[in-house]
Amino acid sequence: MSERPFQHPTLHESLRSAADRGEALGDVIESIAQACREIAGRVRRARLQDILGDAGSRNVHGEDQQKLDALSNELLLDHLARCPAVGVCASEEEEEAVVVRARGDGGEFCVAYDPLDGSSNIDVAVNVGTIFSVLPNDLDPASPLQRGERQLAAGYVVYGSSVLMVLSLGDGVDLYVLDPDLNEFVRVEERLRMPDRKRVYSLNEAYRDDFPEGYRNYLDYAHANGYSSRYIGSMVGDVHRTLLKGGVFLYPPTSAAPSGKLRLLYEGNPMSLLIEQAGGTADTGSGRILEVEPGELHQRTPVVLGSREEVAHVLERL
Ligand code: AHM
Ligand code: MG
Repeated sequence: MSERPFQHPTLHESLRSAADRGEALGDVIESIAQACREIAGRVRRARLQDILGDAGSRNVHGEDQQKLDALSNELLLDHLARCPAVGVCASEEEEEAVVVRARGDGGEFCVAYDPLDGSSNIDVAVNVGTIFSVLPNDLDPASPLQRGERQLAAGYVVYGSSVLMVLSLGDGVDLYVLDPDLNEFVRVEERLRMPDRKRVYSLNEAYRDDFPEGYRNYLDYAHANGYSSRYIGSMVGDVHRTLLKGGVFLYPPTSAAPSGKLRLLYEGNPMSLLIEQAGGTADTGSGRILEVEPGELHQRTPVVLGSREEVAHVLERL
């Protein structure tokens, strides 16, 4: 057992010291963290426990579900449903939002999540992650269809060479690492600030000919100006690198997917809150992602997010 360095408070301790933002919100984050610890264990052992590969089913988007997608979804729903402050759960893997508790019974929050983002990368041991967004449950009827600027908290967990959680309660962004000896997330950095510039773009360039002209012009600009390209194909990994090192991450519209691929409620919005809270910009190409009024649960949005100056170079060409 390692001794916990004094300067690294656990997630529990740091949530309690931020209790002015509500103890119940802290309980929701701790439920998510518990589910993510279990998901991390399953991801690590997937090959050994024969839980790699297709589940033989398709999700609401018509995509092949991986066994780990289904398992991660169950773990999150299970933990969140047992948290007394959770009212509504909305998952990438579920067609409809699930009401687990009425507001009158204490269900103060809606939680939207992508249980295992980038799951097509699991078989090759590339980073995958969980993305989550917490909203007030104050609409009648109860609904997570709210603008991202109403989020009370957002974060993601990366299952990579180490397991990390990046979390915002709406006032700054903190970085936690899962200490494998303690099996606890401990805070290793507070109030992350992302660089304002970095000559790196991150997008699937194979779709270039299908992007609107402005994006193609941006790529010409980047090529002419000594940019590097970095693309994992796992949003959590690509956004995490962008947050720490700077650059711009894009998933533009294509002719086949006119709103891009990424989903607003559990991919675009939580990542946008984190990026903005770290001093960056997150845009659809025609406005702030956090101001989009959602019309449906699995709505997609184009995404341009990252360092302030790098995003500006994209937007000025659209
Ligand atoms: P998923 O939620 O089904 O895993 O899909 C989302 C993933 C993102 O992690 C990633 O940014 C994107 O799909 C990659 O898409 P593409 O293969 O079209 O580049
Ligand atoms: Mg996803």
